[in-house]
Amino acid sequence: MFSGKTKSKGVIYKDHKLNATQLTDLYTSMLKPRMIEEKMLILLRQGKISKWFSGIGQEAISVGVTKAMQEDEYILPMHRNLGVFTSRNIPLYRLFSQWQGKASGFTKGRDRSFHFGTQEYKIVGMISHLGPQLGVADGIALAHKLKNEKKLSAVFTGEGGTSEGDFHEALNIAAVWDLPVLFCIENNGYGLSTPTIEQYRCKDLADRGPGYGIESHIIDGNNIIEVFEKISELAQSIRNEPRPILIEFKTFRMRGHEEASGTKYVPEELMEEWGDKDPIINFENYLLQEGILNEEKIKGFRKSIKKEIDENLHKAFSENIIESDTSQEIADVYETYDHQEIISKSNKENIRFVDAISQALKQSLERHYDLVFMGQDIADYGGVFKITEGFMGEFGKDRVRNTPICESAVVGTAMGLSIKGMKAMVEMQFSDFVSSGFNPIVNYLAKVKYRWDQKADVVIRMPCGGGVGAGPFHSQTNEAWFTKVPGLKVIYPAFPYDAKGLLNTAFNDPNPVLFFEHKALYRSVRQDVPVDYYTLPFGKSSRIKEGEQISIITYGAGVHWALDTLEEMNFAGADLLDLRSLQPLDLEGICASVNKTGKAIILTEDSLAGSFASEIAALISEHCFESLDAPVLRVGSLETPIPFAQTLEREYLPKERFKNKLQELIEY
Ligand SMILES: Cc1ncc(C[n+]2csc(CCOP(=O)(O)OP(=O)(O)O)c2C)c(N)n1
Repeated sequence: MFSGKTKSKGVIYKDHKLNATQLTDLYTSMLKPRMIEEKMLILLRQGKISKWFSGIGQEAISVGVTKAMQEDEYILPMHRNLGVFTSRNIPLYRLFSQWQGKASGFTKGRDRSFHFGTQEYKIVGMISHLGPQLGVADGIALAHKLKNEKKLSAVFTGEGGTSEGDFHEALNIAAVWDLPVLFCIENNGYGLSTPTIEQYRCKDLADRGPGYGIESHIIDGNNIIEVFEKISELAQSIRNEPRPILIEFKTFRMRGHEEASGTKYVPEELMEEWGDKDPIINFENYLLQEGILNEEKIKGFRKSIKKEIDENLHKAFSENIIESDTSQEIADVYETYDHQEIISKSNKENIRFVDAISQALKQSLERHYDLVFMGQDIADYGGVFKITEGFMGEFGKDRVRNTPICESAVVGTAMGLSIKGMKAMVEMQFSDFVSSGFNPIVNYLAKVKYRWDQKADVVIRMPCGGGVGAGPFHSQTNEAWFTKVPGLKVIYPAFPYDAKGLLNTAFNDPNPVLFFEHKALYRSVRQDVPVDYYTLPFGKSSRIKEGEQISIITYGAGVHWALDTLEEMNFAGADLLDLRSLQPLDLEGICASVNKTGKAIILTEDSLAGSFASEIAALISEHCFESLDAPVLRVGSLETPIPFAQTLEREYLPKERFKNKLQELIEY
């Protein structure tokens, strides 16, 4: 045990309980990332690597936190946390290979720098958007809590990142659910060029903790002993009593945001002041004074780290550059899913669309013990559409969870559950509100399998659609926001039978699924549906009417409008295709129909520009051109927001226009 209040060039090391082995380990663990960075800066100048985000001067935080965590506890680092990766003992050639976009890295050359995760080392790397990391940590922590594992997750953010909504949402969720998360803010003075005074106005960012009902602490981020001891103590306390804790580490960014951007905007005095507080030089001096290190030992450590770096660099540089293989690229966008068709021979009962959804949800909760539901008002209240009524009583509040109004961090939480091998359903109260959770869906869930082979086993339910007099923000059908994003599956049933079978499949499929449920169909459409569990495959359309003259291709409410129109017109020549699944899409079924009829009209509730109808039209002209006897027609809503007044909404929606266009095409 060492004591004494040695003042060592800016960092003050107080009494502590660490022995020589521990202190030496902390020293070498900081020295390694520092030496790697110094080498990287040389390689950058030689044009051998492309970009570098430096963590020089901040090593004590990454190293201290990682060393205080247990090996199987997840850490979610940011772009300056090399010390997290090295302290988890990732072989250096794999890191170097990752930075060079080579195959021995963690992303098959698909993502750069620290943008990767690895289950092997229990590290979940960032996406560029910074904030989503925090919600993911909530999800991992929720899984720990539900499994009673007495573990915590630690997540990093810069002070700049704390201005993002995700930060506030994630802290709030962690607070109301008592999640075992250590939120680590590295306050390094600048977010790119923006000083803290232009980033926030509280005195310390730790002040925000009490605002969320979260315990918070300020730690000298350049003092490795303080970081390690305090975090070790807090981590143990969280393991014993699961709850979030917010830490503000005071530190400084000694180099540019990234190497090319420089530090001209930083006053020289600040550089000098913080240069004096260098976490490694200070600690080294301290250990020299305490007699734990001597020059020879330091030389020895440096020599062996240099050797390790050089050997691993050589290995990474001699690795071939990655070859592109289109089929492999495409194959890695989605998790492989071998659909098991389960057929029910049970009794049927005549139920509404809304009941079919409710049955699928209930039966999926019964089947998947690791499935958790999250949404606003879905627990005691049963959701605004009463779809989950009674679920909380049957499955418990742990699995049927009311969330605060935090769409983004809730999607992140679902991602975190998936990282821990669980399944999640997020109910958007209305599909319109998905815009507040858009970022993690399209940037995290959609891309994570392709980037580092991690599944996002999440179903997002989307009560959508107009015709209910609900105005611009409770009526949208926003499937086209998602159909263009590789990595997502998009399902949009029109009938109770399909809704139940497809929703059951959505929970079996390990990919992120956006499941659109048209609100106007909830209580207006009925069908005989098997009482028991069954599944239906994605990517198969359903032929509702068989005809020879014209193909009508549609989905959702459009199917019912088309049926009404055909009845009104008393027209029997239509081949009516209900797509049911937009991604994957039944191109074969579409082409079979159009090749037979030679005429195609696509009906969508969306306004046309950039709609999914446009995609189908393009596919038809590409694949069925030779069979076409007429131009491919699209019918959709007006190019306006969705109006509230019924007369306006009726005009906005395409049902009336569809009849005229269909007639036009029949007569063409
Ligand atoms: C949503 C989003 N907005 C802007 C950026 C661009 N950007 C990347 S890092 C950064 C500064 C981050 O500052 P901070 O969180 O304090 O971390 P630091 O870089 O100082 O470690 C900015 C503006 C981004 N990546 N994502």
